[in-house]
Amino acid sequence: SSHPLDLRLPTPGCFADPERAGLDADAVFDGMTEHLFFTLGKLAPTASNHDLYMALSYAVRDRLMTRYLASLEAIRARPHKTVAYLSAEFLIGPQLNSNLLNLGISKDIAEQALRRFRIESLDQILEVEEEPGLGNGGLGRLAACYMESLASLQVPAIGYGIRYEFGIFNQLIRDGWQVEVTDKWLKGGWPWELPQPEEACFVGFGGRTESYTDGKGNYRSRWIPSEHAIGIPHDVPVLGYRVNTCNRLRLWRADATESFDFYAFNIGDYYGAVEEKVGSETLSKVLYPNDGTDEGRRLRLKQQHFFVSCSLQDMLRSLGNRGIPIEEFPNHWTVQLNDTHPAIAVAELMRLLIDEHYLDWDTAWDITTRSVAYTNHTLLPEALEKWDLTRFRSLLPRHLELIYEINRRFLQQVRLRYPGNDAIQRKLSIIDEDGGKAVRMANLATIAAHHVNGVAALHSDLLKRQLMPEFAEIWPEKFTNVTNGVTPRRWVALANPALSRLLDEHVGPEWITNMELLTKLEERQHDTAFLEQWGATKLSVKRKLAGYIHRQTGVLVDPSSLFDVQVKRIHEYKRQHLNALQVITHYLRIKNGQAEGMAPRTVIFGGKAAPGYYMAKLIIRFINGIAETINADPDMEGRLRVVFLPDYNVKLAEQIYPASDLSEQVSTAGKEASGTGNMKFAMNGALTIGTLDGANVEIRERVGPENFFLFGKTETEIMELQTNGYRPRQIVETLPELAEALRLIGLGHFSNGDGELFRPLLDNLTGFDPFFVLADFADYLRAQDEVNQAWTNRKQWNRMSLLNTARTGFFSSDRSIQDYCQTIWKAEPFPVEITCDVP
Ligand code: B1H
Repeated sequence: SSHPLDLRLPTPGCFADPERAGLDADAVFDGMTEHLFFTLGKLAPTASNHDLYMALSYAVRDRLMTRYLASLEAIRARPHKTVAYLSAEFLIGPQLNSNLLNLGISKDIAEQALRRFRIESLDQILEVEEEPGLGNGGLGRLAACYMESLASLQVPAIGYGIRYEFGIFNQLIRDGWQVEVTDKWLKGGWPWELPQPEEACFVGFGGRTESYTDGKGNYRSRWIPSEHAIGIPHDVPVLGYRVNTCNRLRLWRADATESFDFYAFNIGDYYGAVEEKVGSETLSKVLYPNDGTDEGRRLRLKQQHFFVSCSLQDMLRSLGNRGIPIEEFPNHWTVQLNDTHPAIAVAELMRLLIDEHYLDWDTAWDITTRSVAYTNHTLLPEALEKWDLTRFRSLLPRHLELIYEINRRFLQQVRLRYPGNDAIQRKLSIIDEDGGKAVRMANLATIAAHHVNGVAALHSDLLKRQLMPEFAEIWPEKFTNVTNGVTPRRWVALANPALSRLLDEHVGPEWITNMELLTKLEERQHDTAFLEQWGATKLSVKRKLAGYIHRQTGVLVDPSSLFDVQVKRIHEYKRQHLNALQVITHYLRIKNGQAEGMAPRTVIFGGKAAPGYYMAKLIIRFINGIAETINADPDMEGRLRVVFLPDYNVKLAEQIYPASDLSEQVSTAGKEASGTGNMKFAMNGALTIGTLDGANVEIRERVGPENFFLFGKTETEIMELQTNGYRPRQIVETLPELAEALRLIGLGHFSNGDGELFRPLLDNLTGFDPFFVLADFADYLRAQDEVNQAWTNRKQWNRMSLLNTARTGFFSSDRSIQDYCQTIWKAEPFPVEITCDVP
């Protein structure tokens, strides 16, 4: 069902083919010239690269507007179900190149325009773009890939989140340690957002509730907040690939509430009023940098409620504007909770429906439960959000009342089903009564959601069987899986133009929107010439990364060596230290003259540690210590190099994935919910060395076990070890290479003779070893030996690499979004048509 629109909008150069209009080099040049002059106040001869980046971005943004407004208008005129993706993080990455690609402005056209400003390559301009680091890692990046796929699939959608003034910190490495620096991503101006102050929303906090009797004699409750904030929407257009659909990412910035504290100004409490102003402005100030651990900070709950309340009010308002009755909410909106960070939406939607729209409980609950679905992203207990009850009540007293009532009704059901079973009630209750009382956000989300999904097959299974067996027994149909995916536009087409050309030639350009077509590459798996071309393409990309590594770290690496890469947040469960120990073993073998058959390697690490996570920061120091010792040793020349690339972010990721030969996915089985970097590596032709964890399991199934280096204990075996008592020290005694590595570390061999520096790490590993690093060590070495073996037969390696690309089409986020649309959202594509007059 499509809907032609005659918007009579100023589509740049709108003529015979409106969808191609304004996309030629002359038009882009003209657009840049105007923006340079009128928007930026600069003259072309003195324009800096940043000025030209801004001018080109504005010119490109102009070319999104017709599609953007037509997409909004299409929904207004013919309402369709719209996906509302609620997420505290959207790690969208650089915007310019992605918009050029999706619009269909080729690099060549952009460079024709740039040459007229004496710029030779588009890369020079892309280089100066600041990326908004509005996320920690996989969860935030997933939200961004999903927004891109939704638009590319022409599904009406809006992303709701927070416009953090400071995103994830920038990472410096000083003396081998991580140093955090504030991320001032807005400082040079960010051209991709459209502030909409007239659509601001008010949000309350604190205060008290009171009961009253309404006109009809009903007892009601109402909330009298003690503070308010205003949310100002900042909209980022999200264009789909070569379609007219251009959805909206609506990020809320918190502002002070002039109208509410105006009174304070008048009665003379000027400083009191100023304090509230400062207080409410800090709300959207900074992203919490704790990927995977819940710190339970009050300001974070405040941030969550702030963006969720604004977003729900915005959805209700849009129904109102279109004259759609509120009971229709579930037919017009499907609300997806990206983890529990937006789970307060359950209580807030109930409050808005009952207190502000005067619906009765059952109607409100029916609307809520038909609209909301919840994605779980982790089983780690330290990541499950719990809010201290007293703190929760002081910030959101009315929400707590509503949660109590939701809980009371739910527990009544539980009692009927499990009479006399107190333990089950305690476990399923939204309120944790063991120890300090707390609100369990995962229980709230699960009770209200019509679907609860995990993010990979194994994870969804563990979610059902381990984390929530009773919920799954009560509501078996509620639980489902949607395996994560990543957008091939950013992660193949933009990041790896060399590979993309090859795919265009041998598969045809349709792969970019239909990744399953890549299986056609299998026809070439025995074609020697093609395999050589495949290898040469990889080598050319590795050369570029080698240049970057040299510029950033001063280390010279050999592009023909095996690029062995682990990039992701630093966390014990991800086991960067397991990889580091493997590097030490490799080093020792070379030192001891046992390096025969070992491939020359460049081991590359990257990733940020949460600022308060001591062990993760020590792991970074450890890797840098190893790198320093190895890179300075003449015996390692031509054999082994180790680098830690600072400040891993989306932009750097785009350089790294295409240049990798080996993808390290070595988490303890059962701990990594899915992983998405693993998919980006495999699509770009890297082979994986990995455990049976998260989406690794599905990657291995698809690429074939013979094209994947598997090692390590299974989730079940890990559980058994845990229950039967695990003694890491005993393992050290049976593995001389491991013992020698640990001994050297203890002697300060990788810390300039300081034997104490890594003591906490050694004690952790030989004492408890909570993530079973030593338990998997021997098998990991065995798998690494297989990697060395495979690398010696380069034709065979290239064949395996090709099969990884050929068989990982399933991990396109287009497939994930289609799954969500069919099984959870019941949402459909709604193509947007644009017509315009011949001028
Ligand atoms: C994932 C998080 C996460 N799971 C808390 N959980 C956060 C939890 O700021 N916080 O409080 C931030 C992030 N992130 C990741 O989600 C999983 O670890 C990955 O395995 C998964 O691929 C990714 C996307 O589903």
